[in-house]
Order: sequence, then structure tokens, then C-alpha cells
Amino acid sequence: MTQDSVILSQTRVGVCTLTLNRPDKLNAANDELLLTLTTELRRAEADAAVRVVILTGAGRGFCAGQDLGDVSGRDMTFTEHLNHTYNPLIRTIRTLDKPVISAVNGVAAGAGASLALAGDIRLWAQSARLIEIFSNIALVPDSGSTWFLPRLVGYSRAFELMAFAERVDAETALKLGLCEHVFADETFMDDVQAYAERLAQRPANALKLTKQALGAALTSTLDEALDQEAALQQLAGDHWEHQEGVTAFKEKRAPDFVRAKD
Ligand code: LHQ
Repeated sequence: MTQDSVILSQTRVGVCTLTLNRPDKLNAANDELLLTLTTELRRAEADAAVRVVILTGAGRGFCAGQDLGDVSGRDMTFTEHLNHTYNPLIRTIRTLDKPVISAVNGVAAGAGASLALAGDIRLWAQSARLIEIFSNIALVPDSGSTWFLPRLVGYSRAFELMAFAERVDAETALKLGLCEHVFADETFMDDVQAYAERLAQRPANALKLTKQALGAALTSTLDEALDQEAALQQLAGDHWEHQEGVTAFKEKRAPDFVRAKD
């Protein structure tokens, strides 16, 4: 992977940062970017040295959605295009067995807004903006926006944001629950890295199972969620991490979920 790659990858202290790298176009997505990002996510999942993944953008944008210069003349329908590129990417993020942080450094528009919402945790720079911009070009929100947004802000607010393609600034995003934290632009990636390193110290197996349980619970009944919790708790309880947590508690010390082994 070179500095020219559409996706840059760097792993430090258990944290893999994947950077969308088409800064001249605010990281607007073409097929190469979307397919490479999906491959890199799978690579990070398979790499035992990686415990947390960060998605961010190079330059002043996070992702301006579909590259509008790259759609004309393509031999795929809209449906085929989504099924080939965006949908596998969103599914990969949501099912990856490691936490994914969307580090929204700048404008996130269209499918880029969906990508910003898809992370398990969303961290924003002060100057970041989210725009469900699809209706400006008379399209339907895609890449998961119709699923993510109403769950976060409710149906009517989601509809309004989509209908008017309103710009949501960082302060509003925090209030609406579109992000968990906002950091200063000047120190953004340092703050994100520090947050991710803290997350990387947490019990990886338990977080993997928590992600699975929450993902399933979003579309299940209470009965189904209770059954799912009971099954996943067995997997967590049988893991060495649980033993380490209990032992550390009894010994009145901090647990070591990274180096402790069974
Ligand atoms: C861009 C783009 C861009 C190319 C900025 N493409 N160059 C759609 C179709 C098919 C199937 C799958 O699903 C989808 C889903 C979608 O994502 S639809 C939504 C597509 N995205 C948009 O409509 C956003 C278009 N961009 C904008 O409205 C603005 O650029 C925003 C509001 C994002 C940012 O505005 P500014 O901060 O004022 O930046 P800018 O407009 O000056 O952009 C900087 C450069 O980036 C500029 O190039 P230039 O050569 O003039 O400096 C833009 O042309 C380029 N760029 N977005 N999506």
C-alpha cells in the first residue's frame, strides 16, 4: 500500500486506522475505494495485532458520498451498484468482530453520511458536518441511512433531515445522538487515537459478543434478546478474559485483557 492508495492503512498500539484517500474530491467514493475499504476491514479483522479499527478521511472531508463524476456510463443499475459496493461495506462494518470507530474529520454527505453513522462509535471533529444530501439529486438515502438515522433521531426528524438535506453541525449532532464525542479540529486524530487505545485495552472477546448482541437486539423481541444474551454470556463466561476480570477484582488490581492469556 503506497501513499497513492485510495485507502491508507496504519496500525499502532492495537489500533488500525483506515483513511479514505481521495482528498481532492472530499474522499468521494468510487468502486475502487469502496471495494478496497471492505478488503482492508476484513484484513484488519483477521490481524491479531488489531483490536480496534478507525475509519477517517484524508484532508478536509470525511466522505462526500458517491463520486458523481464516476457514475455516468457505468454498466450497472443503481441496485446492482449498491449490492456490489456500498452494501457489502456497510454489512462488513456492522458485523466486523472488532469495534469500528467512524472518525468524522470533515463533511460527510450522502453515502458518506451513512458511513459516518455506521461505526459502532462516532467521534466528530468540531468542524465536521453531516448532510443526508441524496434529495438534492432526487435520490433516496442509501447505504444504511434509512436504517441508522430514524433509530437515532426518530422518524420525523430523520425525514426532515433527508427531505431538506439539512447540514448537521457537530454541536447539533452531539445533541441528536449522531456522535458520542466532539474533539477540537487541531488535536482530532490524536484524541481519536487516544480514545481508540483506551477501547483497545477493554476485553476484546466480550466486546465482540456485545456487538453481536446489540446488533441482533436492534431487530429482535425482548424474548429473543434474553435468549441471545443467555447464549452469548456462556461464550463470554467460558473465556479467559472473564477469569482475568474476576481474578483482578479479587486481587484489587486493574485487569490485563491484552497480555493475559489462558
Ligand atoms: C466531488 C463530490 C462528489 C465528485 C465533492 N463527487 N466530486 C449515489 C449514486 C449511485 C449509487 C450509489 O449511491 C449513491 C449515494 C450517494 O452518495 S448520492 C450523494 C452524492 N454526493 C453528493 O451529492 C455530494 C456532492 N458534493 C457536495 O454537495 C459538496 O461538495 C459538499 C456539500 C459535500 C461539500 O461542499 P464544499 O465544502 O463547498 O466543497 P466543494 O463542493 O467545493 O468540493 C470540493 C471538491 O470536491 C470539488 O472539486 P473541485 O475540483 O471543484 O475543487 C468538488 O467537485 C469535489 N466533490 N463532492 N460527490
